[in-house]
Amino acid sequence: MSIRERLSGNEASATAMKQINPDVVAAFPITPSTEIPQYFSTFVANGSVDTEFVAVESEHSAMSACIGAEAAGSRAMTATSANGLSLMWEMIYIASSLRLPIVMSLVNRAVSGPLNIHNDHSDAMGVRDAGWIMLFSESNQEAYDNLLMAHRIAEHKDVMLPLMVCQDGFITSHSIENIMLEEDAEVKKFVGSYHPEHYLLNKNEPIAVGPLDLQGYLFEHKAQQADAMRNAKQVILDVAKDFEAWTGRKYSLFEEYKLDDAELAIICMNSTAGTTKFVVDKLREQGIKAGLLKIRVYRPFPALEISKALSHVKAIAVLDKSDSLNAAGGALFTDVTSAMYTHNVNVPTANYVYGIGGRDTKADDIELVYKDLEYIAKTKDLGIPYRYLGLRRWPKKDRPQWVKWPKKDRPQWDKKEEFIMPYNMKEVVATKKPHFTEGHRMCAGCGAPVVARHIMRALKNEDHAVVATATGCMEVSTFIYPYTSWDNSFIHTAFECAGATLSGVEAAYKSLKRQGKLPEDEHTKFIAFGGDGGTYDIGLQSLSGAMERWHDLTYVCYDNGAYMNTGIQRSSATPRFADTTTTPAGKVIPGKMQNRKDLAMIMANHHLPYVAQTLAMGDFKDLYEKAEKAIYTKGPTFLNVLAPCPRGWGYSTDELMNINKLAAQTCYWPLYEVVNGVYHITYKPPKKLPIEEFLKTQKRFRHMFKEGNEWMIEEFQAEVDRRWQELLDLEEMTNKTEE
Ligand SMILES: Cc1ncc(C[n+]2csc(CCOP(=O)(O)OP(=O)(O)O)c2C)c(N)n1
Ligand code: SF4
Ligand SMILES: [Mg+2]
Repeated sequence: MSIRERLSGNEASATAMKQINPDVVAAFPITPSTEIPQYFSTFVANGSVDTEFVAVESEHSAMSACIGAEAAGSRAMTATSANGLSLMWEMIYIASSLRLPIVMSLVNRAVSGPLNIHNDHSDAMGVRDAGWIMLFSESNQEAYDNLLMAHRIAEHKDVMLPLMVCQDGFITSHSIENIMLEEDAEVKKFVGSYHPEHYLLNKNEPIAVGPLDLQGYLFEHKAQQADAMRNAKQVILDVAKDFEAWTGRKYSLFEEYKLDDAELAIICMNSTAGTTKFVVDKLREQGIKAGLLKIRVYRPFPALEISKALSHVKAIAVLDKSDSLNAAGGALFTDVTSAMYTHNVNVPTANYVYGIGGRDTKADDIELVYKDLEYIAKTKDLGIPYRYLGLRRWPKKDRPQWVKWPKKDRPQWDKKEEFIMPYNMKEVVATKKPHFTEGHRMCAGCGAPVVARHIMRALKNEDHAVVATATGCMEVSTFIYPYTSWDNSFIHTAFECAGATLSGVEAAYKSLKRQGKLPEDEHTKFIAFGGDGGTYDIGLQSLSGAMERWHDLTYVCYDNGAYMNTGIQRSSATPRFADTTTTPAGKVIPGKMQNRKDLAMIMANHHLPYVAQTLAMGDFKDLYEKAEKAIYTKGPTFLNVLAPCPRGWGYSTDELMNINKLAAQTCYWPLYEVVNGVYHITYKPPKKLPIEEFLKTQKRFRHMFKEGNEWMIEEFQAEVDRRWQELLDLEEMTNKTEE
């Protein structure tokens, strides 16, 4: 029997995943799909699923791990959005070419850039020809139902293709709606178990996966993928029939809403169909014959069926929530019109690109489209078919200013002032520009702005800097169009590539300087800021490459020990046992189970001229002086800076400095520098405090103090001691070698 519930789209998808109980889930957080792996982590932590959850360090790895798991013979699932899908792109094609029926929940969001977290369909449209079956969902119910049907379709022997279930970011993913859930046992029965014919873990029949496939075969293999996609159409219909018999809910390739006698038709996907139905009803009351064709199955594209369903109407509008930026129209429009052309259906069809970057599309907007269609039907005058709905066009003189400090407001300082290594920090604060202005939107009590400001103060007054950031709290809170908190030049591209982006800027500087295209007496410094996620995890390759190529830049990691911007998911910098939203302290698993990565050591092993670990403590001298050395040491330098986060760590905002101090005094966060391979510990606590002193200040460790969990504190302490001793040894050893 169905169970009536109220769930958001993400909860509904996570619930479907729980009921499907896949063998492996590999995912990486990204708004607005993040909640799916978060909810799922709770199921894992509490033992409600048998799944092995792999909290990977990037989406490329999420899809790679799903490919590995599925090829091994297990059922693998993931969830992502926008830039996450973009980063998966290479693996998306590989998954389908290997004929692996992975199932993904795609919560649609605009692909950068510029950065935006809201809904449009540019992510899905970007992979429309990658060989994945694509199902779209108007509501939370449809997102849930589509997932329940997904494995049956993808794993069918005539199909064997990956499948993505799309829904609109925030609009359905975060809206709570009534939903009918099916019982766990019934879902299990309907989905069935997975028995692949060939798989890596079958030792009786070893197989080879992923060959070099040259001119002799690749064409045929691609044609086989296309055949499988064609086969999927019937399988989708058959599974839908079974689903209807079980739940009473009916699905097809698309839904026709009051279309059979319609004269004016809109075609769209996902949640806009709901708004359109409302408008259709309203217009019908006025005697206007409006109708809707809502695409459910976008790949395989039901070209013939759509053409037939539209052959009787007088005018059509295709709504594209993604722009193809001057192709013949948006992706859905070109699919629909070429399908109609091929099948001899000649109806005037206009394209409306709408809702880009989450721009709200209201019933009034949809009504306008039907009004246009009325005119087109009457006059046969299509006008310019490629149009925009809800777009503001500014007259040139009123266009907003490009983000640039107007010259007159640019901070002034004495250009002649000599930089002296300061020992009175108050003077530094009073006289040196922070370059990181007030008005940023980071939370009160956040460690990151303090860090950024003091690092930027280390820049000589006469020097200019180009600052780069990885996506993360610092970036999204300091550069929200049309405002910026940075008074130097600034660049942000994406989450995973601050190191590579800044190395490009530095390479250009070198080149232009060499050619005499930049003034000889002006100096530019290059400083990147990345959170621990953007540095330890997804951006590690980019950072490592920039350092190894010896770009003259400073990379600062502000380490708050989790992906804070997307809602406190674990990173490889998260300390052991910490409670995060992807490592919740549950009944079975008590928080994050692995120790944190030691990135400062990893960077030291790149044999850089300067690497340091620091934090904002006391008069911030340690932080300031290390920043000054890092910025003014020639070559690649790296700073690892602790930056506590009240939201993620669970402390009151006035505790920030105390927590920093305790991190150093307990040796949880040792302060040291490595200069050309020689280690110097810059702060040795007179009395090393027990780790409890640090742990008890933060809610993320609260469960460690419960009776019976003493072992956690002991093991935590042992790891801190081990690392501290290793550092003491390194200091002794490298200084001896020096002598
Ligand atoms: C390729 C890609 N995947 C995921 C995201 C979503 N995302 C943006 S910021 C972020 C976490 C940032 O964490 P961290 O680097 O530690 O910085 P913090 O927010 O903690 O300051 C994530 C997961 C993205 N923008 N791009
Ligand atoms: S969530 Fe944490 S890291 Fe992000 S701005 Fe707020 S306090 Fe800082
Ligand atoms: Mg972080």
